[in-house]
Amino acid sequence: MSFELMALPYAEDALEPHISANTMSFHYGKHHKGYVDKMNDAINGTDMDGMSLEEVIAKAKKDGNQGLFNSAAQTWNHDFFWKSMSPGSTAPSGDLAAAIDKAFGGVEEFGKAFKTCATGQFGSGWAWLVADGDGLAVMGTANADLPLVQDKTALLTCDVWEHAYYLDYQNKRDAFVDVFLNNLINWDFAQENWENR
Ligand code: MN3
Repeated sequence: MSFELMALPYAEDALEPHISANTMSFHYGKHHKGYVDKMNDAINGTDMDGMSLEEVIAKAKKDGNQGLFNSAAQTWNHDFFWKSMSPGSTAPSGDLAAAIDKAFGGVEEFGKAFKTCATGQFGSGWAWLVADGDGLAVMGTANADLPLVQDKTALLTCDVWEHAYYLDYQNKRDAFVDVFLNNLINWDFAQENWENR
């Protein structure tokens, strides 16, 4: 049994003009698909066949199987990234908005902390809003690494690998992060993750 590439929650051109259909077609159709294919090649016919994605990630981590960890974690990270965005981005509400006020002093201050994290991540990686105990935190991870293996619950993520923004923003990661923060965040998804933590 193989993992399937997750269906995008919206059309490839749905996030235009912020993320082009061209970027989506490479990022989703080539990069994300490539991770899924590589993971399937590594687990088919092994005792990991039939495990959940989270179980594969945990086992690869425990076994020190860096190649499999990378492709499985990148599969999870991209699934989560697509869901972290929406063509109908709104504002945080309810108890997540209250938690953001408490942790950061407001959504604008959260944005500043998230942007500092995302632009400060050296090389490839991810910026996250996570539930950490009863509160919220912003954290960065390098390469394929993810909060799941650090006992933190992810609420939102932004992919800061160059392939996420290079076609649309060239080297201007800060411009891409601004667009993510101001135009793309799916706060309903974050709220759901906050409630289910
Ligand atoms: Mn990516």
